[in-house]
Amino acid sequence: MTKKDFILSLAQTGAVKFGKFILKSGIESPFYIDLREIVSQPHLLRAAASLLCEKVRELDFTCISGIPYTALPIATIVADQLQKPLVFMRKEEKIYGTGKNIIGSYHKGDTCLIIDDLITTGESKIETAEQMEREGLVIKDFVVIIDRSARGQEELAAKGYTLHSLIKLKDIVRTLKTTGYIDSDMEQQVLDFTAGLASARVKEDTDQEINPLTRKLLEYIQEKHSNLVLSLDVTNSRDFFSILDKVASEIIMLKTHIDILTDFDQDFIFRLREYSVKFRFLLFEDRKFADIGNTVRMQYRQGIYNIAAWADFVTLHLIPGEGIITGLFEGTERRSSFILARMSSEGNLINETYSRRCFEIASKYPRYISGFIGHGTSEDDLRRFKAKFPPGMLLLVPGVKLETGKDNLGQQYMSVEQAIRGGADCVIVGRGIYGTDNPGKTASLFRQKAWHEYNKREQE
Ligand code: S5P
Repeated sequence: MTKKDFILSLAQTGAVKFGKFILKSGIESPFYIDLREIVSQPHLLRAAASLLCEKVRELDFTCISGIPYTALPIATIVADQLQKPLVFMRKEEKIYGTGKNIIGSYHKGDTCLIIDDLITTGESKIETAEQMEREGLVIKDFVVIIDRSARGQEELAAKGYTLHSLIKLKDIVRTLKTTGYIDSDMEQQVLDFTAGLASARVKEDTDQEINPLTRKLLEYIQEKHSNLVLSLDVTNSRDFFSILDKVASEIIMLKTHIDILTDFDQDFIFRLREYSVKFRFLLFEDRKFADIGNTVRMQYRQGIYNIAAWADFVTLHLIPGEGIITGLFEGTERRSSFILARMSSEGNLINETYSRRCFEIASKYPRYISGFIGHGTSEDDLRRFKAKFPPGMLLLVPGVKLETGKDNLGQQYMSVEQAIRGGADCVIVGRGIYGTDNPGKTASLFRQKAWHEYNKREQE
């Protein structure tokens, strides 16, 4: 099948449509492309594979991969026609951090060609390439059936990858216009729309409800020139306040695990509050609630710790579903939380789907949620994670030290620079400060390094 016939068939089967379509982003588009349909049309599937084979024959690769789902059957046919091994990444089960995520066999250092049906932005392709590189493959080239992106090729090139495409959006409109399938008005609308997207910047949502505690935290950051959250995980109040004395002026928030104290009493909370008012920092109880609404409500508002009475922020897991949010916060005043959307510990079970669901749910409760706890395998990985946040949400990164590394119980550390460059609004540091000989001086060093990077980032 020729490229022209292939384009016409795409329009005839409805894989490419023209009219008015509301995209996921809320924007109205004059066209819509969905190539999923071709997997059920043997002649189109074969045509796509043959055209791809011609395109990639001269490239240098030892194995082939298709990004699930649509590109996977296509890549299978290409691999068969070219007699190359097929490997592919698990879809949606990509366990962040570690794990064997590739199905099929290969040798470390093999070059893999990645096939996908579409490219909209370069971002998800880069993410896939980096994940495969972490598993030992070398990625040089991508090939897609349709390039509808404004800048995908450049974005990939900036990271050292080459994008090849069978068809560009303008080829589609030109072919369909010359064959009378669409008129010149529609052709122009599509071209204008893509040109507009290329230059458009994401519009700030000004009507957005701003969480008062988020605002307070941002004020403290500016006032104290600090992005530092101290995680003061010591087990007696004498050590606790002796360290706090030395670091209180450096931090904008103090994170506690109140239940590890061996000598907790109400006086402890009284003193804690005094410090927080005097030194202007917020109180953050890292309780990691993870039960049904009715139970977390009691854990939060009752019991000897009575967390709701003093903690500005708490942490929670969304494993139980949305009920945990209303259970905790309905009826409370000026309380907020951070959701664990990723963890720093090695081999944790959080995957991309889970993180994405956290973002979706959190976007419905801006009154009760200030942002997410997250971590990354690199600065770029963290940046891409943060790019998916709903507007106005902050990123706090634990597992931070002056240098990268690990402890012997699976904790993984990013450096303070990596965390802030990757988008952290605050870094959470525990042993990196309280475990040193001079916590005051170390806290000051962390604060200065983080603040320096934060300013550089915000000015870019
Ligand atoms: O993924 C996470 C989430 C959290 S809140 N990884 C973490 O380490 N934390 C917390 O941050 C953890 O419970 C501890 O209190 C702190 C990190 O301590 P550090 O001594 O390793 O810096």
